[in-house]
Amino acid sequence: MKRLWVAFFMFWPLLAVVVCWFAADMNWWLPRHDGTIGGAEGVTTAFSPIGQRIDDLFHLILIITSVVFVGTHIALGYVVWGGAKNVDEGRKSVFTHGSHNLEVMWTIIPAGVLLFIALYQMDTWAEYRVKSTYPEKALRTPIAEITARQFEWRIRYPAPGREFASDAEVDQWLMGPQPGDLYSVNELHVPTNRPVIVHLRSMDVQHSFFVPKLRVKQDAVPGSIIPIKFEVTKPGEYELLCAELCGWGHYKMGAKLIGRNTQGHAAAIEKMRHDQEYDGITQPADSVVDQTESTTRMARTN
Ligand SMILES: [Cu+2]
Repeated sequence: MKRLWVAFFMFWPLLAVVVCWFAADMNWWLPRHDGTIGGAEGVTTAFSPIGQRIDDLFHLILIITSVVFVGTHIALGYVVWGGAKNVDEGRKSVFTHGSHNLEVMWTIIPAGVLLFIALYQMDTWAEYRVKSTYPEKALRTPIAEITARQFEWRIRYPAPGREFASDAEVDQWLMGPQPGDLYSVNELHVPTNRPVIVHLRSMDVQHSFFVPKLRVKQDAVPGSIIPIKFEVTKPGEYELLCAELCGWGHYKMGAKLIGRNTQGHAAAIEKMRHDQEYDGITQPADSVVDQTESTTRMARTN
């Protein structure tokens, strides 16, 4: 009878392993892209190079923890099964007060594994988070400043084509709105296939900028302006979420990150400039399409 209970308790870790095994195929896992991205082949790839490296680290840790999990459960099952068998057959189990050698071993091995992971992930971490590793060109052409607030993302872009001469000039731009800046809400436009930098801040409480498919996540902390570097390798629309419970309307902070190739991005920014400068009456003279539209409008009013 005791052995039946052992089998019952051993069934659950077994189920956990089986569920994890199928999770990726069932799409219960990290959002993924099937195919080739940035030269890297794979079936569970993120939509950004740094995302791919984060996935690789994630899988490495998953393999280590899986081996430990399965190993400890087999050991546990073996010991408990043996004990249950003894009880069922009327024999006395062996009691022990522990083993010093074993304790030393299972302290040193996990410490070694943790040290290995800590060293192994350093390059990825530096590339992702350490500002001094960011490309100079990307630092001088920040894509946008993103201000999280309850409950939306307010986005400010520098004037189209603007390149900053120094870090100090970027800091100056981050101090407040400047002539020629463009604005959008809940829609972040970025060019693809090059590293981009956005500056994140919060107007009220703590929020978290999260683009699951790119594996980009950064807290927006009141009082800080935090640069985020990432690269989108495939044009398209990506879900942008707030990953920090920030108040009653937290659920409303779903937005879009739209990646386009260089020309497409320039056109989107140009359209934004046009829309923003349109005062409801005059049309900027430089757009043929708009002139046609305004002629039509005039013809209608006549
Ligand atoms: Cu939020």
